Amino acid sequence: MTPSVLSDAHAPHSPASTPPVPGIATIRATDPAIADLIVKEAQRQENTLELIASENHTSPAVMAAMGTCLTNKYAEGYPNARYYGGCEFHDQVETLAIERAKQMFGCKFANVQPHSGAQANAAAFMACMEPGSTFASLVLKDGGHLSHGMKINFSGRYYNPVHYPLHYDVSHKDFERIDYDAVEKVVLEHKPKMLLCGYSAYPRTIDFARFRAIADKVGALLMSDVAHIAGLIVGGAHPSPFPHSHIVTTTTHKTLRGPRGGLILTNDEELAKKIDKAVFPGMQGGPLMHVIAAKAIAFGECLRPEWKTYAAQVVRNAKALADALIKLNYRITTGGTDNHLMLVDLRKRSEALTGADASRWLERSGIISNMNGIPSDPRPPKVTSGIRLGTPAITTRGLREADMATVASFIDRALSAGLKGETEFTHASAEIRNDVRSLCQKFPLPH
Ligand code: DSN
Repeated sequence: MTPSVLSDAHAPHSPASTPPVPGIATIRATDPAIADLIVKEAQRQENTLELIASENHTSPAVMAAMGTCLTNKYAEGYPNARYYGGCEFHDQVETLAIERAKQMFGCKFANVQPHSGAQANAAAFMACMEPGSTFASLVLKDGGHLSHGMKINFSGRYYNPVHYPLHYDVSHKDFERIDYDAVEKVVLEHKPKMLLCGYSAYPRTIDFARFRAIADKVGALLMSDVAHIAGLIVGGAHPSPFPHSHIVTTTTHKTLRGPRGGLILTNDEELAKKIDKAVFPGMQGGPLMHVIAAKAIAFGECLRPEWKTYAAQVVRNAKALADALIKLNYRITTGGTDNHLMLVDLRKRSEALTGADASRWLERSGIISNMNGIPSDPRPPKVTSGIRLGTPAITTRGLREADMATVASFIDRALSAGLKGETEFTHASAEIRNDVRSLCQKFPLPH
């Protein structure tokens, strides 16, 4: 049986590929309902183009490690300093992960236990600030992250965020890029304990040295949340946050292509001790040792010479996709990209086009993205005038620059059809989905 990948009533011309799912027979024997859903999700991933900038496809080894007996163990504490017996092999796993993390970023200390990027950030805050302390960051709607001071997040409830701006003046040469002079002004005025850089929806290179120089003017700690660009940094496709940053946080599942999780790095021994205490027992209990093993495997993959090729290709693909969309009359914020992502301002294509409609129409056409506000977006976050697109996942499956014009044409066909109304769209999206599947079949996921 081949369950359908997408629920659209209009059947595609070509059948979905059914990828192998290791361990599925074992799961099915215990729980056929969950087994069916896992197979459907495997098919969805195999037969659609993943353009969400924060997602990727891990290697089979990374995935396999998460399904091992390491999940059975409590290992509260750190290597050779645990609160539970039986941690001999867990100590070795975590030590390997730590050593590889340090090697990847060329730094002295790493904590591999955060369960997520948001928890890594929470631990970094706990290590460096008292509740109520002021920190400076970019606001979420301009490309920041919810854990960088959103009012309903811990970071905005228990600390005092002040935000620095982008250049909002369309005539400025750095329109929609960070306004470093304004960062300095905000920092001098508010004297924050920490200055944060690193973003979720910012397509340009970050000047870490400039941020550090600004932080130093008031004795602030510079924290760089490189979750989005970590894999590019490791592959030499984006400048490193070291030696400029006091503290670096990241997720491990985006451009690093590892399991879902977080990571904290520093060169400062005193800070490293505070970070360890903040992660455990400050924020978390038992580490997810099966995930830490998967992190170690992913870090090992990032340390291979071919990682540089991957990182460079992610950026080349993003530039090619942005160029192709510009040719099709879409506006890309800042005029393009230096990294793995771009923000598409849909209003140039049609004033009526919203991010919510666009991402829905794309999904029905087999292209997965997310709606995203653009700087100064007049529309609310659940509507938006933009979509965010990224190339890490499609680069993992082997697409190259020459394929980006094809991807852009799929996007344009879907959005153009959507603007014409449901009848036209239903017909067009079935054809696009079929074309997307054919492309995906040429570039199977790593199995
Ligand atoms: N949710 C992530 C993203 O999509 O960028 C950030 O944590």
